[in-house]
Amino acid sequence: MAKTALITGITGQDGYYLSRLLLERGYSVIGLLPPQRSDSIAKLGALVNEIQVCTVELTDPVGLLKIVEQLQPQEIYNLAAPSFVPDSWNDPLGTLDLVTGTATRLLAAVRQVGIDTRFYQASTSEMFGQVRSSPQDEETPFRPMNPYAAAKLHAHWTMVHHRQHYGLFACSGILYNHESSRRPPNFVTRKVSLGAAAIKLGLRETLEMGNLEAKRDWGYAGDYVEMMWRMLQTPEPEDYVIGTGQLHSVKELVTAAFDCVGLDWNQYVVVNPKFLRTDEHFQLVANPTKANRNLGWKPQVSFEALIEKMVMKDLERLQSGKIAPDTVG
Ligand code: NAP
Ligand code: G4F
Repeated sequence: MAKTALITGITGQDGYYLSRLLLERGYSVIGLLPPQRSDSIAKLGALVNEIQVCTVELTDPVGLLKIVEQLQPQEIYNLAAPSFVPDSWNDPLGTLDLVTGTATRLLAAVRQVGIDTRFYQASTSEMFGQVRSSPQDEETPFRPMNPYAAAKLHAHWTMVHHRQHYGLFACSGILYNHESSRRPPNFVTRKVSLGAAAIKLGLRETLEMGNLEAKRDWGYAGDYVEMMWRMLQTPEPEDYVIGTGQLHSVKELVTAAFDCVGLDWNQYVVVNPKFLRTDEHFQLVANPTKANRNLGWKPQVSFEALIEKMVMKDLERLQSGKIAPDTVG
């Protein structure tokens, strides 16, 4: 019989790639969608016809309990989050409520129903925050530096408690930045791919950026959802750091994107202090040795190939009028 997987945050970037992967592997995929977000389902495109949707508030413990009781899923992937870090300063409590609350309510539901559901929590490298050593691995201490990271860390520990205290099969992927042409345009890679494409087509004149010296460990989202799935197929639940182990600066990103369209970025990119972050002095880069050894982690898409894919997709979208050139965040 087909396995059933529940996904929160199914309408996000990772939700799309994970649904696609699970469907390919014969799963019955069910998205938990808050009623006020029903329009977001359109982001899944043709996949909508292959998944099911349960409309439920992620803040509703009874609603979630009923769904888990009724569907008895083999796997739950908890991906929902307001994931753009600067936003969390404007709504720290809302961020905590959604991120920690959803994990807590879902884990409690699994425990109460008493089934062998395997649970994946979407943790983040942001939990490492003010690091004192690089690269980071599963033993690196957490020092979160923003409300989003603190909320994610609380959710992470709640998951650990359910694993240790109640014996649930629950684990976290501590994921570094992963991107695709499905990234919303306020995140830096997509902002740059869309900006370079729009400038190439003469639809924009400049691209306003924040810190060009900031560095990130960027990979391709499609590679990372494969690791989410593999984490739930192991004999014992364990947490894993997933990243490429390679740092690139925003300047390198901009250079790569403008190179793809044959332009010199220096002529178009301007720094606008509005996009600078005051609290970014630490370099987050993964040591994915454990994932490499236990999960066979090997990223398939290089940084350059990823940026090229994103720029080409945005050129195509702009040329076909599918998006407006001023969508840049
Ligand atoms: P994403 O594209 O921003 O998707 C987030 C999902 O959460 C969307 O389905 C969104 O719904 C939903 N959501 C946002 N706010 C919500 C709210 N208040 N109530 C209910 N649902 C809400 O994020 P992603 O890149 O796919 O990331 C998936 C998960 O991994 C997130 O938890 C993120 O924090 C974490 N993560 C991501 C990265 C990365 O680099 N991508 C790295 C580490 C960890 P709408 O579609 O309606 O907005
Ligand atoms: O793309 P970003 O906004 O992603 P950020 O803040 O690293 O967070 C993403 O990755 C985390 C995992 O490490 C996730 F947990 C989180 O949910 C999210 O998916 O910014 C990347 C870097 C930053 O250093 C930022 O300061 O790009 C720098 N940057 C420079 N100019 C900019 C800009 N970022 C944005 N968004 N816009 C700019 O103009």
